[in-house]
Amino acid sequence: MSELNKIVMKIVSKGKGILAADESTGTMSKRLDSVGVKSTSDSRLSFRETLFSSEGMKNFIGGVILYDETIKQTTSSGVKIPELINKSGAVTGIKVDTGAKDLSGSRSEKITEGLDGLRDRLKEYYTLGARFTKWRAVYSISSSTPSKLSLISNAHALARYASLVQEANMVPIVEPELLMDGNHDIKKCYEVTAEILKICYEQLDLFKIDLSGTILKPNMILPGKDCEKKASTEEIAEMTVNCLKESVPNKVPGIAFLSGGQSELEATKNLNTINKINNTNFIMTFSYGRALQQSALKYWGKNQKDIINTKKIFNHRSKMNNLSVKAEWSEQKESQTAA
Ligand code: 5MM
Repeated sequence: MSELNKIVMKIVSKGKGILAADESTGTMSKRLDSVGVKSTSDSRLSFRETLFSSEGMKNFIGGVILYDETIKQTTSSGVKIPELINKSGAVTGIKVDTGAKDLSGSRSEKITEGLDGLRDRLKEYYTLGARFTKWRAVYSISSSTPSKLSLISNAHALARYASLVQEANMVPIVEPELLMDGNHDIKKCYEVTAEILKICYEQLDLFKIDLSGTILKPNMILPGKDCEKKASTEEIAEMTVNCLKESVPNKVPGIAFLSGGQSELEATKNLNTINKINNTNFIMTFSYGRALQQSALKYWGKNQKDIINTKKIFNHRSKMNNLSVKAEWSEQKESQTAA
């Protein structure tokens, strides 16, 4: 087992998943605004340290993805954030892309930036305690997208990123996200996701990436948000498992889904059904941002002093997703534990 594979397994084994807390300041400010809290570096830290110091971290969270600001912060009791995360048994991760910018040569698509100076930034993040990283490419479906230009250029950037990260002895999370926006049906999402993944793995192969030391963070196969024909959880699970089986090389040990705008319950339920029928060798877990944090944030927005109950809400969500990874979640357990 390589060192990188050991890190992967520490993150995704035992039903554990990833807490994506890597919202850039702009996104985090929108999230805080939505619950009536002014976004400052202190308020961002305060909510995040509440989550990172909760009980749920120990049993259910194998890794936390941080943003540049957070990895350099220290808690109110003087503990460095990576230390706090490591103390709970989870691995510290860091988002290293600098965001999706307009793709020159395309009218509406994005290219993820952040390769310039990345080798040096990785050294710094390693020293700060990071052992895995994340880079997110975004694609959308319309009559003319995703274009070949977007498919190839984003995959190429993901592979260059992954190569630099492995060179720095860290695990790259490869996140090609096909957005849910649009009225396309589930079949279209399947076809486009398969194509995105195929091109990503061609580029990763070109750069000789050690796939056993990577984690894939894909979207589930879902109909577009505005599609009239809704899909059942069984249909979503079956198409997701089939698509990944067909498009992802066997050497990839772990797949950690993004929630992508699904509600907390949908994301949990779909992951549970996926794991009920998972007939692959991939560990299928979660790397949720909104689907792990939404309820806790909403409560904390109104009750900032009530750390205990904010933590309880986060613990519950983490536990429900841990049950889903083990295909043991049920609506009954959801309501019993919540009560
Ligand atoms: C947590 O949000 C991450 C990105 O934030 P920015 O847009 O501010 O950079 C995002 O990459 C996230 O990690 C993934 O999309 C998964 O989050 P969701 O909420 O879709 O599970």
